[in-house]
Amino acid sequence: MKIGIFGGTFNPPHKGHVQAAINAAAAYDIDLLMVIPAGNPPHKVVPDGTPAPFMRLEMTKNAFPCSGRLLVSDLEIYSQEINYTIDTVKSIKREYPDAVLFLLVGNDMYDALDTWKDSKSLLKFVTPVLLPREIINISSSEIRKLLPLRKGKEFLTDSNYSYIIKHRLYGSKPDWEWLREQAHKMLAPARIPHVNACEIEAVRLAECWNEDPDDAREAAILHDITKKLDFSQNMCIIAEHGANTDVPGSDEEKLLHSITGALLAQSLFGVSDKVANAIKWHTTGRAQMTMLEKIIYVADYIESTRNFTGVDDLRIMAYKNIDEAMISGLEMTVGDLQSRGIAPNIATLEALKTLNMLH
Ligand code: DGI
Ligand code: FE
Ligand code: FE
Repeated sequence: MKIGIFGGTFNPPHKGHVQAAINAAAAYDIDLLMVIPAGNPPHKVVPDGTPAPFMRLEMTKNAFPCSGRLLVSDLEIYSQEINYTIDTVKSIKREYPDAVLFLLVGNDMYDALDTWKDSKSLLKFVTPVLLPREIINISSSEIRKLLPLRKGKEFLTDSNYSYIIKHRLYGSKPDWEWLREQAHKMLAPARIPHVNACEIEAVRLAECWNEDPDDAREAAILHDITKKLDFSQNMCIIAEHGANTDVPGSDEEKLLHSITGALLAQSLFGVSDKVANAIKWHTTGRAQMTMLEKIIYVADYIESTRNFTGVDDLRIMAYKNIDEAMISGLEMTVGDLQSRGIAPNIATLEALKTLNMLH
């Protein structure tokens, strides 16, 4: 049996790693490829902000296609001491005494093999195999630089890109097209034009009111992601997140989607508390609203697909005095609710009260 050994920090693992490993395995007729993320490698300084070992292990498992011929191993990842290849190779040899071992090494490491610990005995145990450079056309360190710029998605498997964004690893920020796509999958088709228009409006308002347009865009894209769920699905999300939030009663079902939208925006897409709060309060408003919260509330109200008496005046007001626009929106909502015999939520009334005190 031929075993290929492919070690690395996999920080993060990317499509280049996978392609290189698969090509080498094919070229050398490898029966079992062992992919071994390093815990504490001797050659490399693990950079600041490197995700926890269990996260790199999980990403490595996500990156490589699962099969009987490929094994992602935790032999090294949890080790506190420096992982020397010789020790790893010896333990593989103990487990598979009859196997022929191939060590897959990148260009940068290959020339320095004779400086590795116990290199002479290492080379008795394994045949080194050079991973061709042109196949690995991207490096993990380049990807780490791209992720904060909302780039680099194409070098990662879908599940790892989601994982990286969900935990905001490497200072990553979501690619906008990707985030819209994720949101759209969760929306009823009829709601997509509203959300797109809301995004445009929120960014314009942010630019007008000196708020961060990226935060506004993110909150707007995600603000209604749970809108199509029913009461029990929403309650499930609240329970799953162990959220100790005041849950509106079943007579206030419409208010649930802002709570659960905020919860999922954080747990699925890693948004900040600031953005989560803008989603959480987008339906009712609340006392002492932040500028971003006002922007999302107002954008939701006046975006270009909305069509009710007075919307044009409200649109003008939103860019002149956002507090006045908030008050009008809230008053219209209260009037509308009362005409339908529904008592406004306490947060709606408190929002109105604190805004009125400013004037
Ligand atoms: O999700 P959207 O339709 O884009 O807009 P939204 O999140 O503002 O939701 C609007 C719905 O929420 C509308 O049916 C009125 C309802 N609503 C808004 N404020 C209150 C409220 N319902 C109750 N019970 N109490 C409120 O204070
Ligand atoms: Fe909503
Ligand atoms: Fe909305």
